Amino acid sequence: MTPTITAFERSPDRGRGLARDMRVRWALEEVGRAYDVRLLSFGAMKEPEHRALHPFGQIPTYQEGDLALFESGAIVLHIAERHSGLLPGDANGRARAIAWMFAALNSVEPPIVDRTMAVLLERDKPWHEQRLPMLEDRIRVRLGELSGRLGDADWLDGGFSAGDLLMVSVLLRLKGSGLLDEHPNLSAYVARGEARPAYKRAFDAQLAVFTAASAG
Ligand code: GTB
Repeated sequence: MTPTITAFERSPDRGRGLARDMRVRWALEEVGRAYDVRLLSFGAMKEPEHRALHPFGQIPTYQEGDLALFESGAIVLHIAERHSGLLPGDANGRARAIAWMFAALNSVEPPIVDRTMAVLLERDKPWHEQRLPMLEDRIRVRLGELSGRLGDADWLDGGFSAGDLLMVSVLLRLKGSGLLDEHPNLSAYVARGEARPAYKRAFDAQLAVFTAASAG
């Protein structure tokens, strides 16, 4: 059965791949699984029909037969567990790749989201200029640690895994901030992720939604 995911009808990022359906699309492309997309307006996301799928009224969701999932990390893990290609075959390697998935979402993404929210929503506050460097320093700490661990390896733990897929997705949110450029190995790591054919297919598919909406 072809799974159906949800995505923004008109993404605020103008299809630059920053909304969280992108990581789900990328995972599906990595494992070669076709999928359908149901597009939602901001209003429709808050309707009871969608909240039955997603308690917080957000995207992405994932439906496949009787299964309905929300939370991009849980969806990527589900895809990775049911197909080959995103988790190592040995139990310890698998557990470590899953640890990197949690690290991306729990340890690296939160300070990045805090900065994004500050830049988008708090620019006019009198304390914004003082708060921003503090938020950026928190990100710098994490990036320094991650950069040290990655070293000159291609991926975080052996071959490309769902841990890398989520870590690259999270780091991509820093594009344009200059913070990633402070660590050439992390910039190269992100570029390696973006160069994967599956990433490109996923990116093009979500960009096409925005392009079509703008033309219509
Ligand atoms: N923890 C959840 C997950 O990982 O799935 C978070 C889901 C989430 O934040 N969804 C956002 C959403 O539905 C879209 S991704 N927001 C609408 C709402 O809450 O009403 C966050 C996002 C949105 C827009 C951009 N952008 O335009 O650049 C980037 C990221």
